[in-house]
Amino acid sequence: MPSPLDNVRILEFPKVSDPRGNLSFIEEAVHVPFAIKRVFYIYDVPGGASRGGHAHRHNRQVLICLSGSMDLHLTDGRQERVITLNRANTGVLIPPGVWDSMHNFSSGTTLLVVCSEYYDEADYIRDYSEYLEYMARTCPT
Ligand code: T46
Repeated sequence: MPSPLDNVRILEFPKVSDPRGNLSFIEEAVHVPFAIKRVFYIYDVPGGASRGGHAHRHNRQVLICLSGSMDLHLTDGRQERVITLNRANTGVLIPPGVWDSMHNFSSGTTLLVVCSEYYDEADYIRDYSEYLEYMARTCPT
């Protein structure tokens, strides 16, 4: 059975450059493959802090590092993928069922996250053992 990790995508957003700087934009169902219900952002991350450490049951999301840099660790419980995010016109599409965590935030990093669902704590799997059981049930080898 295909893993949700296979459906992780790097997305490139339009970039309009002129002598005043750059402008990028994201239109729902055009530049991200879903209707946008929620946007949140992470900033002022203290040195050495990590975030994430969970998977979603339904929510799809795109992570965009607007400034600074961070390492995104993704796993399906079997294989791991690490993606460094450091460009404001590049995003990573994370499908449901992928366990993600974020590390090595540089000072001044701002991470924008565009989501397909409203916030719902019941959509999260935050316990790694529970995640492995969930994957064994929903995505057996
Ligand atoms: C993810 C990574 C990239 C809300 O009330 N509304 C929201 O929309 C969000 C995202 C969070 N919250 C509350 C829930 C917690 O009490 O904010 C608190 C911190 O959330 P959390 O510990 O989940 O934050 P991160 O940075 O570990 O994870 C977040 C997202 O929750 C998650 O979907 O993939 O960023």
